[in-house]
Amino acid sequence: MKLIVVIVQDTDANALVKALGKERLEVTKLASTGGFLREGNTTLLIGVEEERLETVKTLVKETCRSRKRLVMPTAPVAEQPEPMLSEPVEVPVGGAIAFVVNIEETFKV
Ligand code: 2BA
Repeated sequence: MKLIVVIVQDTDANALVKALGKERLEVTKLASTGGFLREGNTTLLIGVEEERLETVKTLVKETCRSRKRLVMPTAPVAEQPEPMLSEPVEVPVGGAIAFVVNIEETFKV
């Protein structure tokens, strides 16, 4: 069995949860925060038998897409040559990042 931890943008989370549900895949949805942008995103925990791993990967690829965010550089003012002229920079976010972990044992009570 595998545990797939998927971090997605909030915008894509509901579509992915719905698609997983249609395939009768079980999922837990957690509210999370990206360490770089410090904005909300969604972490999904999906436990599956190994033969269903490809289905999950396909659904993630179908429902999550990359977007660009404009952020202000955060270098301390003293380190900026022209602090008043600093421009926002474009940062790509997502579609999704997934970590696939082997599960040694699972039980429900
Ligand atoms: P954030 O940490 O808020 O990162 C948002 C986006 O900012 C990242 O998109 C990446 O394009 C950029 N970014 C992150 N750290 C950076 C840095 N030190 N310098 C320049 N740009 C940086 P994604 O890579 O698609 O990541 C989206 C979200 O997925 C991340 O939100 C984070 O919550 C999670 N994530 C990504 N890689 C991870 C990892 N290796 N471990 C744990 N969580 C991860």
